[in-house]
Order: sequence, then structure tokens, then C-alpha cells
Amino acid sequence: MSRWTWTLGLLAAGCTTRPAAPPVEARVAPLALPAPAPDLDPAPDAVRVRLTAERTSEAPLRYAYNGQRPGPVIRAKVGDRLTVELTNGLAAPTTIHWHGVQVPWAMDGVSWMGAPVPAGGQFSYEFNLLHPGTFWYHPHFDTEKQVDAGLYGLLIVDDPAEPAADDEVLLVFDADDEHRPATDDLPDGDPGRPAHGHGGRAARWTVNGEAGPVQWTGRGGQRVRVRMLNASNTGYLALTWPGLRQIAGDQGLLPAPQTPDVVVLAPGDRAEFEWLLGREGFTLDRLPWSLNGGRTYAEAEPLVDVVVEAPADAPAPLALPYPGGAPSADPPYSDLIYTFSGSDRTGVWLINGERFPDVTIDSVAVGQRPVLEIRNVSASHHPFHIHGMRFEILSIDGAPPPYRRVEDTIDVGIRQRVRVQLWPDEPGDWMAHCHLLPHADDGMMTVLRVRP
Ligand SMILES: [Cu+2]
Repeated sequence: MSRWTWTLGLLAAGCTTRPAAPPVEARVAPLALPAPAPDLDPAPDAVRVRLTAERTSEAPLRYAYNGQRPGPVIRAKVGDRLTVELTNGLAAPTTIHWHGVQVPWAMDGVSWMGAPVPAGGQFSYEFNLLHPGTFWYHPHFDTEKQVDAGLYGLLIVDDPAEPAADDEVLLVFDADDEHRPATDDLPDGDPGRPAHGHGGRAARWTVNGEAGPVQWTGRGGQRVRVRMLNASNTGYLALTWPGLRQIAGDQGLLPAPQTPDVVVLAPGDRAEFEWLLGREGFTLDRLPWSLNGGRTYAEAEPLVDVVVEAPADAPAPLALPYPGGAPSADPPYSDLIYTFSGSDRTGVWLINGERFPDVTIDSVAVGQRPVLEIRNVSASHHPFHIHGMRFEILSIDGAPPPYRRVEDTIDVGIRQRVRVQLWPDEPGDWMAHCHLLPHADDGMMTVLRVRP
């Protein structure tokens, strides 16, 4: 029996815990964590790393930082000065954008009104790390192609005030061959039932560069901090597992831990979780999800098997310094409105009827807290991302979020209206765009100017 068939049988039986047989070692590859980037600066408050972007394969096209996919994990703490020396070993220009990190505009890695790093060139990115969280880095030049080819990695900013977990798991998800026809990538034995909607296709998901499912082994009684990134160009990741406990989102700790049944990571999203290991393992399943309507009808796909060695009582959660706080009130006005429109039929995606780079540039001032309303009038979800600043979700279709959410990437559903309060604290011409990278490259991008 294939691994796939075996797991589907398990799901169909409604069983969520692991039976004693067959031996798990025979079924799945062990999870490999992405290697860290060595810190070349001995000073305690400075981190300096080197990244070289290179082509590692021609067909299929593969790029990598330092030969790794995902790229090296850059690790620092709040207050550190980070220096990243980029060497562009590609035959094309590139940049590095620091997704979710508040950086000076000149360090943001966009080529809007500036030059990218030419082929063979070098650039040193330098900035101070102001906020803790799980961030990521990727090119912002020919973005759809360069990210899809493998240029991405985690940037983790630790808060020394937080208690350490017993272990840490980093999970970088990507969807390989996202644009392949669905008939090409159905697993063996699947009857080939057509999935409804774009993104409902059986794209092959990878975990830290390996085809899932992968297996991770921990010990009973351990508290494990789990950091996840959806680095896919277009794939939404709806994940579920027993005991799901979310502790952080895009921008660090949530006001309090949350225990939803399912968490949806849009492209560009990060989230952190706690695994409180007890006596039984469990499986992280991906639920089918479409850009054109959310959950779809197809089988769940196991991505990560968590195995527990030395079963013991599950531990109490970490005493993390959750900030608390309720959502801010949604005022009866908007300072800015972005209307998302377009369609796959035309291949044109627009914000306020405009196609990047022919866009109107709105402006706000440093320290203002403008209210932005995002109206999606298209038949596709769009994950909205803005550079250089964080934002708080004020309401979704008129209702406040269930808890205070500070984000840098927010999914905007079909015909949905999402209102956010922007926190511009750095001057610059910041890109604001859909993080479905084909949509961004097809024009769904604008610029918000922040005046000093
Ligand atoms: Cu979009």
C-alpha cells in the first residue's frame, strides 16, 4: 500500500492519532531544518551574514541563496544591527526585500526609483531590527520568477525577554510546479476528480524543500516552538492538526494564544505555534483550498508527521509575555481606499483601476495612523502586503477581528472589505501590493509615500 493510500485510509476512518503499525520510519523522510547563516561579526549586538544568489539548475530553473533552498536562516535579536552582504551570482539583476521588517526605505530592496543589484554585483543591506518576529526575505525584482525558482529564507528576530522553548521547528512551505496542469501531478491511485477553482489543483507542496510528508520526532513533555512560512507564489495553505495552538502571527506574539481548528496561511504569511508533546504523535494536514472560494472538495494531504518518543504527560504552555489588548475601534471614515479588481481571463490585475507602474501615489506622514479600506471586487482572494510598516486589522466586512491583529500581510477574500490602520514610521515610497506574485507582476501593485 502506498504511503498516500495508507494515509487517506486513515483520514477516511476519521482517525487522527497514530496507530502502532506500520513502522513510521518506512513511510516518510525526516524533516531537515534549514541551516542558519553563520554570523561573521563577533560583536554581541551585530549580525553580519553573506548571501550569494546563484542558479543551481537550468531546467527546471532553480535559484538558491548559498546553494540552499530554503535559503539560510538569518537569526538575530531585537536591537541588533543586521548587515547582509549580497553577491548577485545570477545572470540577471536581483534585490532582497525584508518582508515584514521595518527598514529604512533605501534598504527595502525594491527597484522602484532605484537600481537593482546588477548581475555580478554586490550590495550590503544594513538596518536595525526594531521588532521581534518571524520574517522572511526574497527578491523584489522579477519577483514571480525569482521567488518561484527558490530565492527565499527566514529572518528570525528573537526577543530575549521570552522564555526559551525546549526545541524549535522551522517549516517553510512552498508549492512546486504551481502552474502545471492538474492532470500531471495527481498522486498515484487518485481517481483524478477535477478540483474546482484555481489553487484547488494538486500542486505538490514541499516542506523545507522536500516533498511532503516529512517526519519530525520529539520527546514527550517537550514544549516546541514552531515557526511557519508560506513562501509559495500562489498557493494558500489551510492547515489543521490536533491541539493547534497559535502563539504569534506576522508581527510577533498574539494578544493571547488562539486555538482555531484550521489556520490559513496566504502566500507571504507567517505564524508561530506551540506543540505541547504528550503521549501521542499527530499529523499536520493540508486541507484543499481555492483562490476562488476557500475550502474545496478534495482529500486532505499530510505534510508533517510528528512522532513522540518517550511518551510523558503533556507540559504546561510556555509563559510567554503576551501583550493582551483589544482591537482598536473602527472609525467612520477612510483616509485611503484600495479597490482590487481584475480577472484571470484578462490577465490584468489592478488597484483603483490602475496598473503598476502607472499609479497614483497617495501620501501620508510619519507618525500618522491612517485608515485604509481594501475593497476586493474581483472573484479571487488577494493577500495584501505593504512594505515598511505594520498595520492593525480594524474590521473585516464590518466586524472587528476576534482578537487584536497586527500584520503585514492580510488575506482579502472575494468581495470582502477589510479595513486596517497603517502604522507608517519610516519615510519612503513603499510598495503596496497583492502577494500572489503573478498578480503583482501583472500590475496589482501601488506606492504609498510616507513623508518625513
Ligand atoms: Cu492578487
